[in-house]
Amino acid sequence: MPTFYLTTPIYYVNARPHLGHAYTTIAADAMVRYRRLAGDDVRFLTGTDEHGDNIARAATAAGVSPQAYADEISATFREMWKSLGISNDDFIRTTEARHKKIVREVLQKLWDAGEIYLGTYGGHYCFGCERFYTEKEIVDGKCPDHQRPLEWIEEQNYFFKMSKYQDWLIGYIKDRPDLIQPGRYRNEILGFLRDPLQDLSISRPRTRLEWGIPLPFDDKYVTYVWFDALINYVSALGDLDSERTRRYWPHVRHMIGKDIVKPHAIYWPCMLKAAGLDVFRELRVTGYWTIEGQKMSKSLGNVVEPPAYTSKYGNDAFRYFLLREMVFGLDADFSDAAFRTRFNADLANDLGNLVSRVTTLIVNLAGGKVPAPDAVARPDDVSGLKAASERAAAETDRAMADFAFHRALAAIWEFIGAVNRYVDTTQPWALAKQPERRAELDTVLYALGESLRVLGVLLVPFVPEAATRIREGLGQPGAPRLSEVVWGRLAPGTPVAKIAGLFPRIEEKKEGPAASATTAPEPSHVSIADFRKVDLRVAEVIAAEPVPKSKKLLKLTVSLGAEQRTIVAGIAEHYAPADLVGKKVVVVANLEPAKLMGVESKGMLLAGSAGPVLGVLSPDRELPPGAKVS
Ligand code: ME8
Repeated sequence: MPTFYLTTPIYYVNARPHLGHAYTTIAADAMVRYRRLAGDDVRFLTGTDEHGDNIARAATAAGVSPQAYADEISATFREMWKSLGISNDDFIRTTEARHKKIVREVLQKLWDAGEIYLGTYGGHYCFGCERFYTEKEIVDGKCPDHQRPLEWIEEQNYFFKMSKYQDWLIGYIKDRPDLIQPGRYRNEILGFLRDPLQDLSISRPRTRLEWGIPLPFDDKYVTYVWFDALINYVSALGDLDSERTRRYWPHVRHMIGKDIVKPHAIYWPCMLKAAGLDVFRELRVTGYWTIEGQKMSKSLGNVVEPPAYTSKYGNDAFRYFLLREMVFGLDADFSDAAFRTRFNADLANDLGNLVSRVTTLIVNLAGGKVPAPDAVARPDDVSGLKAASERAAAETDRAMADFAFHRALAAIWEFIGAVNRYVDTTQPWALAKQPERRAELDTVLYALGESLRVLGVLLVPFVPEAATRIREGLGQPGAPRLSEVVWGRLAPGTPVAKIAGLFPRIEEKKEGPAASATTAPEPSHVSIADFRKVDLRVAEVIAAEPVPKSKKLLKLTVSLGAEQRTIVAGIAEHYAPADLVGKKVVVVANLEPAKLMGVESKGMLLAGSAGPVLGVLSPDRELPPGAKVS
């Protein structure tokens, strides 16, 4: 039996669980559900990362102890995963005794082996990232992540001799093309390893930071948060020589977001090598979600928390959207409109309707029992469905080996499409009106029931609740198995119940911002002639900078083809200047010039907004600056 041990990042307890955390955890959950379905010996770990400056500071700000703070947010994560139906076998917290014990054991082992020494370090430190930045990584004197100035810190610290593993690590990665996937992250790491690798500072003086695991060989220091956190993957299994560690550790795979590739692909293998532990089997890196084209951030107020969707549309719908919409490894965009479109098209129409149609047909036309197929009636179209189901199963298997959830779902939906077309072409309700065609009808209904049974297994990793309802409606007890995806296993005579309302269609919003337009006074009409007086043009942003002393305004230099001009736009809270440069936008070109905070603006930039979200209008095809908009 193959063994499969999968981990998610352990999330910091300084923010509540959001879409990004949920995606990684859901994708990992879909993967382990698939491996369990295939019969593997599976272990699935998630948890929370609770030490370090950030958490200590957040706790102080909240007026509670770091432990109380961590307890509360960690519980929020645990409950969120429970409510989303995540099937983790364990949940590790870095403040647990079982974790601290292993961290201290690993540190002691490395210390005894001479892998750690005391040295002095001076560097540019970002308190947000809790790490030092190299000169090369610093952008305009600031942390590229937090856009905050870095602070120069000099202190005595313990160092792990990471530099000595550089050549080994390069060789290890080069020998294993699949170790870090997708390949571009592997290339990025190999690129980084072309420069000399520094030793890793693995301690923080307690004078600066109390909230960490004390070093076993010098309790004036606590362990650096990454050194502490990475060890969770092994500490959760128990003692280093425990039965469980021996069983699962050699098979460990990590799923992480693209923000934390470096600690996982560089520090972690070196730490493992030095500690005499196997290096992970693979590192699977996911892309990042943006929200309606923008970075998800507290300051923009656009952070999506799962209950906003799951409470209305169910866990399966949210899961399906995330897994289907993101090409694993690349970035993707989340929007309410895209969610609704996929929900209605794929879940309500394609899957929900099919399940309701087929079960209703079997209940109404065959007395609620799966009829026996007739060996000679309609052999061609039945073998067509059989082949379609086999294609879906085979492609799902290939896709899941690549962590390509979107491809697996596309393959399953091809099959759903084939079954829907089969209902349309065979018209069982018409066959039922012709008693002499009973054998044909039975054969068609059997094929439809069998198709649903197959779906009730193939869908388990992706929409587990719907899959359970399908199997229950088709009288399929017991744990589903991929080995049952063999055409013809459905026993004639199996009772079938109608399954309705699996994914009720989302009707167009009647409440919310759209409705306010109907209750607000109707704007008076504008004649076409009047509208034509407004000169709308495509413009290209050449330069963008903040307007001094203004929180909201950006000064844009735009090109209208023949001329350049300055436009002041109130979008500074929504766009970083660098994000706008090179962007095509739409402007009102003949607006009376106006002075805003001392800067003359010649024209107006068009943008749409809904609540806290604001988006600048952009043509969706290549149009030259100056092109007329009408
Ligand atoms: O980095 N899109 O924890 P963290 C997709 N504690 N995924 C996202 C995302 C987004 N917009 N935002 C966050 C840490 N994520 C460390 C990890 S592991 C030993 C220690 C996901 O709470 C993604 O998986 O900042 C990312 O890697 C993770 O959340 C970071 O979570």
